[in-house]
Amino acid sequence: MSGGRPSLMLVLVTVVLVALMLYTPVKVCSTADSVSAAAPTAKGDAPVFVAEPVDPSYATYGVLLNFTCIVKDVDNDTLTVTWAWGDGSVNVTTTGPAASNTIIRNGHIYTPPIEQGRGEYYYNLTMTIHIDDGNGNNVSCTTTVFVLMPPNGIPSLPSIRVNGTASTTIDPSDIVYVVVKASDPEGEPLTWTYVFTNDTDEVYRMEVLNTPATDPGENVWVNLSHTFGTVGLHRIDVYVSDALIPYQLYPHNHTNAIYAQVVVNTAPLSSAISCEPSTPVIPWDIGYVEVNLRIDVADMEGNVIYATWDFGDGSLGAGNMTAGGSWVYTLVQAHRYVDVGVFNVTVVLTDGRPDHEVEKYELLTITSDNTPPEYVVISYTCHGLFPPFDYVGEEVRFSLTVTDAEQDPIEVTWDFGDGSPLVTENLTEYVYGNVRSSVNHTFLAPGICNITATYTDNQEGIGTHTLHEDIHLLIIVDDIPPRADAGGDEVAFVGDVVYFDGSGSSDNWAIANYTWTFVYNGSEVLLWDACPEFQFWTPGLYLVVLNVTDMVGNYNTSSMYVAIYEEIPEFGSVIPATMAVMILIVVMVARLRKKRC
Ligand SMILES: [Ca+2]
Ligand SMILES: [Ca+2]
Ligand SMILES: [Ca+2]
Ligand SMILES: [Ca+2]
Repeated sequence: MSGGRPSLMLVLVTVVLVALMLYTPVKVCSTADSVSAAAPTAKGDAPVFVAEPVDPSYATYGVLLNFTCIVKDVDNDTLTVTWAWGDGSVNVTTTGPAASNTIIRNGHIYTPPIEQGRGEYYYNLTMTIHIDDGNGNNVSCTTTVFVLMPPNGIPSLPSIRVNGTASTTIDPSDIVYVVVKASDPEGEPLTWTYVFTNDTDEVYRMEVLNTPATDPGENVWVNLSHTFGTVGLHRIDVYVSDALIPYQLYPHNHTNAIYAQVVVNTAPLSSAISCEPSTPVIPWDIGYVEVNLRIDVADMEGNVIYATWDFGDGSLGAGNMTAGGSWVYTLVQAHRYVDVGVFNVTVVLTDGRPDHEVEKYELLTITSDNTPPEYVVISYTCHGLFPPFDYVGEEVRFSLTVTDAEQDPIEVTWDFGDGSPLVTENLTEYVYGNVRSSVNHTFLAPGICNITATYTDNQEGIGTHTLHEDIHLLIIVDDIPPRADAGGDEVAFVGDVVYFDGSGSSDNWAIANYTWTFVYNGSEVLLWDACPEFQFWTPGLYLVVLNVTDMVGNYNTSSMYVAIYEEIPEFGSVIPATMAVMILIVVMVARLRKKRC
């Protein structure tokens, strides 16, 4: 049968035998141990393994491993060699006539499935070489193959944060997020195990999370919400493994830990507000002053502190904040004040937790270098100087002149001291650097009146900006009547205009009215003015009465005569010549006297 082609049945039997050998749990490896399964129809001698492959053989994953052995078949059959590599693949070769020792070689590249998170371990399988002489004689040999699996990268050390920051000071009631980051060189699925241990070393929570495969080396984040519940130093261990149970062992199960100091959270601490400069002054030519407001703040738990400022001057507030951490921060606000006054600067600090608002305030006094108005002169109308006085009912004119370096608007308020309403004037128009307030006032009762003129530029700055000037004025009642003087008698002819002259009248204060009265042609004639005139057409002797009244109604009278004559008669027939000359002189003098008014 040597050199003959094996029948289909023989091949099938051979495959079945090989398959049976592959399932054999015990290594069979020597000639003595070889399975010699000569079929009942076998003829001749069975082949034998003169030398078997090295057992066990060591392969490296993905690297060709050659097997060599020596076989022989005494009746010189050609042998069919079936290489069952042990990983499910099969390879069949043949020899030539094998009456003498025949070397057979073959190789195989082992790539068994890689287990997650495992590397550099030996994967073992059983390789079987089956020889068949085609005459129903066959024998097989098995060899254990240890395949060195490729290395598997270990996951990175997990990086743990609480709430995404390095801050680990936490209130027992806080809901925090334990954020862990890790990666695996192969991007294998990862198993994350959180272990929470409290201050008494009691493990009170354990959670296992799984994440799917990623790209090699890609960072994976896992968040777990947590409430610590009790104060004290808590420990959080996080294990990250790229392996499966039972292989979640170091180094394929990396662990890291973080401690959380769990304390009852407190409100921020702070200093008082300080101001720079401490006594701000607004230069009047600039119109504002910039003030730096500072406060030192700290939070015992390292919380970020938020500050909300109110500058007290009605402007929009401002805010700033710290960067967090248990440091003392100085929060600064630069604010521009444009008005003088006392301002309540407040700042509300909070770490953002309920009921943790802390308010601080500082009263800031802003002044300016504005100078007060300066008095120039005050004047008023009066009678006499020692003492000055005015009469009841008399209108008195008061004037106050002031100056101001900044030419601020000046407000002047007059108080006449007699209970009358105050009179206020606002002065803005400077003339040669001065402004003047002028007012009239009539006093209605006698007495000593204290008149006060208060003036201010309504600014705050250097010195006192509200000043006053006082006048003490004697107000008396006019009880002195005027003295009436109707002038001398007058002589005129019919048709002449007679000019009356009351200019000689006088009064201690002022004459308010002149009234001239006489009867003319049976009727009373009234004339007013100091020097009225009247044309007489009726001859006669007239008694003219002058009534002079002063400002308060005191009066006095004076009288005079007016003699009106017909035309001058012929000299010598009626009046002696010397009398005619005298009358002419009287008339001429009377006409000249009219010019006095
Ligand atoms: Ca890995
Ligand atoms: Ca706090
Ligand atoms: Ca001023
Ligand atoms: Ca008088």
